[in-house]
Parts: sequence; structure tokens; C-alpha cells
Amino acid sequence: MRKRIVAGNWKMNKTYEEAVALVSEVVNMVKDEVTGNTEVVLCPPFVYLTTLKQYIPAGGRISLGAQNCHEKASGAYTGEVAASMLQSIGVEYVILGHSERREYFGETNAQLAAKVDAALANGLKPIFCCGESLDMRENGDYIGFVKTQISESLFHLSPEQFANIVIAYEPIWAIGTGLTASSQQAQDMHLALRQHLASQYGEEVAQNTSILYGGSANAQNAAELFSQPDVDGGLIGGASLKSRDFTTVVKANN
Ligand code: 3PY
Repeated sequence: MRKRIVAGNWKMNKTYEEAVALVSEVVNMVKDEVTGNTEVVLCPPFVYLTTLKQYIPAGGRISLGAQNCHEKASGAYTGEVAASMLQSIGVEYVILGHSERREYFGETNAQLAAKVDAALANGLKPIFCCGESLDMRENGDYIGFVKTQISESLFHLSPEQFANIVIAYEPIWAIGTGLTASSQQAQDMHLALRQHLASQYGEEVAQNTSILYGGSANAQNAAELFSQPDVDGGLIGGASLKSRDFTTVVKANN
């Protein structure tokens, strides 16, 4: 049975004190909620990862994730963070290919393929983001566009490697806009993506892959989104910054 995951993408938010307070509250509020095949992943900014690790019960179902990593192993890349560094401090997941990174930092499908390789080589599980713009949704082959993001960045992986991938479908038009995909729009895309995975890796791998919905998922709409058969949880932006809202989203995933 595939995992149901709620991951909180804090983006570039919170001071040190605020980050410690938020993680302590979240851990207290959700630790008894994550049971069975559910998991919670907290993705704060890099600088807080080491400290926040100490607030997360070891061996439980709450893990830490980073929001990015560099594709190279080490070297003269000022300001960057390598996957091996994340592994060495106990980080388990890494968000790759968020639309903000694609848009503001020019990340391409090919570069993301290299980042995925670096993450996997260091034992990190990529939460691979994909999604179309509003223009693409209204005027283009938006399902084909998202499938290509996946093929070009992930389909070089072996089935064994692919077993460590989590997909997050995040329509760009629903990020930071207050717009959310309807649960039917999310389900339609998730099903199309699962079929795409099946065409490359077979039905079993496709059925075992967690496909999360992201893009203004929140305490109000999570239960409806998560009730769809191919939606296996969420990558949560703004609502992950408030412990109560995030806890409601986590409970909606049970
Ligand atoms: C959002 O919910 O806006 C996100 O971008 C989550 O990654």
C-alpha cells in the first residue's frame, strides 16, 4: 500500500525562534495523528534543519526535508548545499523542482534530473514537483506538459531507484494565488500521471508511488482533495506555517 504523506513547505519564512516554536507545536499536535501508512515531512529553510532535527522524535513518522539541493557532489558553488550535506545531518527528503525554483532560478528538466540523481545517490527521497501554468492549462496540452516534466527528469531512473520518488503535482496557477484545483481537476491529473508512470515502470510501481497535491491546499479544502483515490496527501505551503491549520491538514490525510 502506498504511503500517504503530508509535507510542509515552509519556503523562505520564519525566524529561528519562530521556527523552533512552530516545529515544537507541530510535533506535539501531530505525533499521535500519524499512524498506519501516513507520514509527515517538515521542510524548513536549510539553516534550521540541524536544530529542528532535535525536536523530531527519532524513528517516528515525522521526518525532515530540505527545499532544494545542488546537483554536484561538492566544490566551488558558492551559496549552494550538496545532497551529501543534507544526508549527513539526518535529512530524509528533498523537494526538487518546485515551480518557484523553476521560475526564479531557471531550473530545467535536465538540471532536475541531475539533482534527482544527486539526491538518490545520497539516500534522500526526492519530492519531485511538477505542474502547468494558467496559460498552459487554458490553451495547451497541459497533461502532456506535466508528463514531459516527469519523463525528462525521472524516466532515466531504474524501477528500484524510482521506488524512492514522491511526486507532487502543483498547478502553478494555484500557488500563492488563493486558487485551488478542484478535487476533480486534481484527481484527473493524478490519474493521468499514474498511468504515465505505469507506461514506463508497470502498474505495480505506479500503484506504489505517492502522488501529492500542492497549490494552496489548506485546512478548509484538504479533506475534499485527499478523498480522491489518486491523491495521496499534499505538499502544503502557507497552511504549513500555522500549527493548527497544518494539524487539520494532517488529520484530513488519515
Ligand atoms: C503552495 O501550497 O503554495 C505550495 O507551493 C506548496 O509547495
